[in-house]
Amino acid sequence: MNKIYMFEKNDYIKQKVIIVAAILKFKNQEQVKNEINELNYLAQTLGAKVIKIFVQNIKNKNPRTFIGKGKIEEIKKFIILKKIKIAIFNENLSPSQLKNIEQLFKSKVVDRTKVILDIFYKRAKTSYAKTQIKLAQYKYYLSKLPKLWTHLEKQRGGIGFRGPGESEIETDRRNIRTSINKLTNKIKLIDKQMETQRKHRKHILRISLLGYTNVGKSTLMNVLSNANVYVENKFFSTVDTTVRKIKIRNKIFLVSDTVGFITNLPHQLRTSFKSTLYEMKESDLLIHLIDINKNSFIKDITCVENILLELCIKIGTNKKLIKVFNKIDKCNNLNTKKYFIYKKYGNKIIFVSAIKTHNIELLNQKICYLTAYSELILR
Ligand SMILES: Nc1nc2c(ncn2[C@@H]2O[C@H](COP(=O)(O)OP(=O)(O)OP(=O)(O)O)[C@@H](O)[C@H]2O)c(=O)[nH]1
Ligand SMILES: [Mg+2]
Repeated sequence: MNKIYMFEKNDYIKQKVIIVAAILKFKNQEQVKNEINELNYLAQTLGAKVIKIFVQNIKNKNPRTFIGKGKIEEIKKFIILKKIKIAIFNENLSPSQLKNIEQLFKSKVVDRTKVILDIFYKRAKTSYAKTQIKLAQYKYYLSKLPKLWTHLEKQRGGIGFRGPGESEIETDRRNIRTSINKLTNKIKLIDKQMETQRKHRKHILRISLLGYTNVGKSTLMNVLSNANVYVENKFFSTVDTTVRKIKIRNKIFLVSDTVGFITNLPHQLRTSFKSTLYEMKESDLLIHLIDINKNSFIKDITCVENILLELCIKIGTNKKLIKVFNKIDKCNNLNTKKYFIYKKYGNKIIFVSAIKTHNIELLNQKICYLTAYSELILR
């Protein structure tokens, strides 16, 4: 297995890319629009320059090229004309679709899953996150294995190269499986060590900041702790959990800044994503942060709530949750939105601006109030 195809760190930087999306009949326009915006951000997060976005309405996926023949031709001409290096597909492509489209476009083709995996890989800081993401990458490559050989063909290429035999693909498959097993064992070991660390921290009140990516979790963490957590206007600035000790009104808390949530998270990443969220299980208070200015904020809330359900995290007497609507400094129709939000989500909510520190005192007050019961138990 050739390593360079496993982890490509700088492939996107300053590269001209296009985005290709299909509106399948069961999807609505709005949903695809949100996905495209998200993919656009994701590509920029990786340092790419998005030159154009192609969208096609399709009834059925084309088994060879996902989108239709005519559209493929149109995009191909554009790629040649503008010297596009990478085409990013919003949908996840099968290995043969990836291979076929790459051959037609004569440019690199990646799908949404690959882009997300690349971002996670680029941003992972701790050994734990790196191992988790490597594991997800290997699983991804295993699912795309036959396609990998198009790269290898190009590299070994030239006259006389007849392509891989079944046995060579099988060897690669075996090597990847061995790596997957090694990484899984390594993760089990780190999990045990982390569990011990968590046990040692049990006597302190715990808060987890959670929410969709880019909503301002790390910014709020900074405000709450004056710590210097990595803050950036890019998706997935944080792919690990950072824990800080803070003091509010003489009470000590451990606050965790967790990885950002995203809809359609690649299944290869789900396990690693969830394990970085383990901190939440032992939290006394969950602060669910929401970007009030995002059109899709209701969907983002549902996405977070679904993951909480998957993690079997139940909100109750011992574990409280507060919804914090952030970025009110940028909100034009705040009163209308507030009215709608109160009606929909009841009153366990608060409106803040982490950047302008609006209502942070009120949030501090709520944090103390909501954790009062847990504090009694700890004593
Ligand atoms: N206008 C405005 N921008 C904010 C506010 N809070 C955060 N931001 C900006 O939103 C962007 C994302 O902030 P982060 O704190 O990195 O968001 P995050 O939720 O930690 O993101 P990930 O770790 O990538 O999931 C940054 O550009 C922040 O400056 C706010 O209250 N108002
Ligand atoms: Mg962050």
